[in-house]
Amino acid sequence: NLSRILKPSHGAQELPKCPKTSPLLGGPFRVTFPATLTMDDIVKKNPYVTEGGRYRPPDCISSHKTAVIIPHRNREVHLKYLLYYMHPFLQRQQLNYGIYIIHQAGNYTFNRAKLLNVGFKEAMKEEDWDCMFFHDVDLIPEDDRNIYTCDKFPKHASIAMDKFLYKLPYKSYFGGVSALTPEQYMKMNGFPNNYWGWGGEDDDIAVRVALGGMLISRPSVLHGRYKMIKHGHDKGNEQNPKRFNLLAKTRRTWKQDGMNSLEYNLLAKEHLPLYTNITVDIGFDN
Ligand code: BGN
Repeated sequence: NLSRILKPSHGAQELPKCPKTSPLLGGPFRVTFPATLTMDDIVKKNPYVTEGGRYRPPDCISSHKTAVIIPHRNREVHLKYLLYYMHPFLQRQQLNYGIYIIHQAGNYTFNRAKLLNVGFKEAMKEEDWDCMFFHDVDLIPEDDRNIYTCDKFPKHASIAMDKFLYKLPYKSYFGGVSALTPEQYMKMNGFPNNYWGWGGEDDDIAVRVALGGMLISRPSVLHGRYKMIKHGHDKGNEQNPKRFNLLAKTRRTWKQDGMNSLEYNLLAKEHLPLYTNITVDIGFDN
């Protein structure tokens, strides 16, 4: 039957819109760390994930495009577990998504916030994402009703971490996992580039949210639950002794330091099966 053969195949444009609430959500799930898990196992469990760690629901059109940005160095085991949970989690939420790992090259002191700036910039070059999830590599969400989309205000998602007994360690805490639209992000000139080492950069980001004239949005405390993968001290991420001084100056520096002053050398960008791997030279403190 020739007419049937010549008929155009069912393209994406004929799919229905995804429902407002995904029917695939299962609520809370138990997070464990299977010792024998390999990256290959994760690839096999996620047949619809395409190169670079991209996904779109096969049976409906999602109205959300979320990029997950993960700063990283020498935490391959954490990354494996995060990917193991993150891919099915985002798929159950019926999102279009991409996962980006931003790898700091070299051994100079780690700079989480600058890596997040790089991730934002590089991810936006590839795709018109409408929401960026800035995500620590060692935090695994425990409830898929913690939806990875953006809100009216910058969202702090990791509000109930096991490490802090499932409550905020302090009221303005903004660390771990947060989500901003590109507009919200640009309103606060992105994140600071000058926090080298552990601590304070997340508090700086919270101050920037306020300076940008915004409030903080949060998921329900029942949903914003995370398990932190236990780990020892990272070499090259010592507590930053300058963090108190830097934080005291944010109000005066945020317009000069941030997205508009971001400089780095992109060393590599690889589209791997489960994520886009961005290796970057971000320089050093001076
Ligand atoms: C805070 C750190 C945060 C960290 C949380 C939770 C500072 C700045 C002090 C002025 N802030 O104390 O960066 O995420 O603890 O561990 O160190």
